[in-house]
Amino acid sequence: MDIYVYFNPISRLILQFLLLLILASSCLNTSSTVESCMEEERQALLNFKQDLIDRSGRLSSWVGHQCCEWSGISCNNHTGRIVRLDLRNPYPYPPFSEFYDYSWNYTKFNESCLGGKLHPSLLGLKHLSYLDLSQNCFHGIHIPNFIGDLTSLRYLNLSYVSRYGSFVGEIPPSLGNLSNLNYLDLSDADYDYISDVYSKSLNWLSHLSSLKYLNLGGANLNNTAVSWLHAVNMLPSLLELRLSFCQIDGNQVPLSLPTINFTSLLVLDVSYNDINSSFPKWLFNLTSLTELDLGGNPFLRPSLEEFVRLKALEHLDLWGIGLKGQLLPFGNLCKLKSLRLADNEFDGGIEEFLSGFSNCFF
Ligand SMILES: *[C@@H]1O[C@H](CO)[C@@H](O)[C@H](O)[C@H]1NC(C)=O
Ligand SMILES: *[C@@H]1O[C@H](CO)[C@@H](O)[C@H](O)[C@H]1NC(C)=O
Ligand SMILES: *[C@@H]1O[C@H](CO)[C@@H](O)[C@H](O)[C@H]1NC(C)=O
Ligand SMILES: *[C@@H]1O[C@H](CO)[C@@H](O)[C@H](O)[C@H]1NC(C)=O
Ligand SMILES: *[C@@H]1O[C@H](CO)[C@@H](O)[C@H](O)[C@H]1NC(C)=O
Ligand SMILES: *[C@@H]1O[C@H](CO)[C@@H](O)[C@H](O)[C@H]1NC(C)=O
Ligand SMILES: CC(=O)N[C@H]1CO[C@H](CO)[C@@H](O)[C@@H]1O
Repeated sequence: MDIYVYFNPISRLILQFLLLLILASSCLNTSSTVESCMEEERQALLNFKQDLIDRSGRLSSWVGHQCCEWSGISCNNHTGRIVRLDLRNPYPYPPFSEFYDYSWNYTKFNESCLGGKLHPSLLGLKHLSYLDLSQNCFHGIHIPNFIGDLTSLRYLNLSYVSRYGSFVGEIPPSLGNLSNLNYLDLSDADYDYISDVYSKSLNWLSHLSSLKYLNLGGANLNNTAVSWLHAVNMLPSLLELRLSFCQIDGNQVPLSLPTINFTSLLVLDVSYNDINSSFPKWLFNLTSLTELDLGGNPFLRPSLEEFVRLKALEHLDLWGIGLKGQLLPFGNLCKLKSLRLADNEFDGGIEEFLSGFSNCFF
C-alpha cells in the first residue's frame, strides 16, 4: 500500500522553515566555543600549578571550572581539550646582542618568572600541541624526561636564562619520542654565560623528522662528537638551525659528508664555537641559505671563493673568523643585505670590494 502525504503550500513553507531552524541550531551547537574543560585536564593543571612558585600571581585566574579561560591556556573549540599552554615569562631577558640593554630590570624578571618544579601531571594533557615555559626560573632542575611523553607536541620552548640559574644537566634523550615536533627551542637566552645544560650524543634528534626549527644555543655539545651533524643530516624538513655557543670544535665537523639531506636549510648559525679545521666543503651545498652566521670561530679560515655559490644569501656574518689577505670576491651575491667582516685582517681597498657588486645592478 502506498501512502501519500500531501502538504498544502503554507504548511510546506512552515515545515521547511522548521527544518532550517533545526539545521541552523545544530550547526551553531557544533561551532560554539566549549567553555568548561575536561575535569581530568583541569585537575592536571591544578596539580601542575601546586609545584610552581608564582610570586607575581600570574596563575591567579587558575580557579573555578572554566579552565579554557585560564591565563595561558587555549582549548580546541570543538573538543574542549587543552591544546596550548603558554607560560612564557611576560618580562623576558633581552635578546642576545653585544650591547647590554641597561634598561632591563632583573627585579621585574625575577618577579614575573615562575619557579619551582615541573609536575608530571602535565601528561594528563593528552592533546597538548604547544608548550612554552620559556625564561622562567626553574633553578637547578633537569629538563624532565616525561616531556618526551607529550607526543602531540608540535612546539616546545624551554628557552632559559642560565645566568639566573635555570635548567641544568643532560638534555633528555626521551625528547626523541616527540615525532610531531616542528619547533624545538632549548636555547640559553644568555649565550655568553656558561650554561650547565649539555648533551653527550644527539642521536635522539634524528627521530624528529618533522622538525623545521632547532635552537640548542648555549648547550655544551662538546662531547657529542659528530653525532650532532649526523642527526641533523636525518632532518630533511629543517629550515633553521641555531647552535651558537655550543663549544663545538674542529674534530666535530667532518670535512666531507657522503650526502647532504638538509639542503632546505634557510638559516644556519654556528657562531661562537671553536670550529678550527680546514673549512668543510659541504657547507657550500646548502644553496638555499639566506642567513649564515659563522662569526666568532677564530680559526675557521674558510676558502673565500666558494661563498659565491650561496647566491640566496641575504645576511652573512664572518666576524672574527681569521680571514687574511684580499677582500672577498663577493660580487655576485646580489641579495646580500648585511655583511659583517669585523676582526679579520684584510689588505686592499673597500672601494674595489664594493665595485664588485656593480654587476648586481644589471
Ligand atoms: C576559538 O574561539 C576563540 C574565541 O571565540 C577564537 O579566538 C579562536 O580563534 C578559536 N580558535 C579556533 C582554532 O577556531
Ligand atoms: C625595577 O623594577 C622594580 C619592580 O618593578 C622597581 O621597584 C625598581 O624601581 C626598578 N628598577 C629600576 C632601576 O628601574
Ligand atoms: C628571586 O630572587 C630571590 C632573591 O634573590 C630568590 O630567592 C628567588 O628564588 C627568586 N625568585 C625566583 C622565582 O627565582
Ligand atoms: C622561545 O621563547 C623565547 C622567549 O622566551 C623567544 O625569544 C623565542 O623566539 C622562542 N622560540 C621560538 C622557536 O619561538
Ligand atoms: C621514548 O621514551 C621511552 C620511555 O621514556 C624511552 O625508553 C625511549 O628511549 C624513548 N625513545 C627515544 C627515541 O628517545
Ligand atoms: C637522509 O635522510 C634519510 C631519511 O630522512 C635517511 O634515511 C638517510 O640515511 C639520510 N642520509 C644520511 C647520509 O644521513
Ligand atoms: C670549547 C671546549 O670546551 N672544547 C673542548 C672539547 O673537548 C675537547 C676534548 O674532548 C677539549 O680538548 C676541548 O678543549
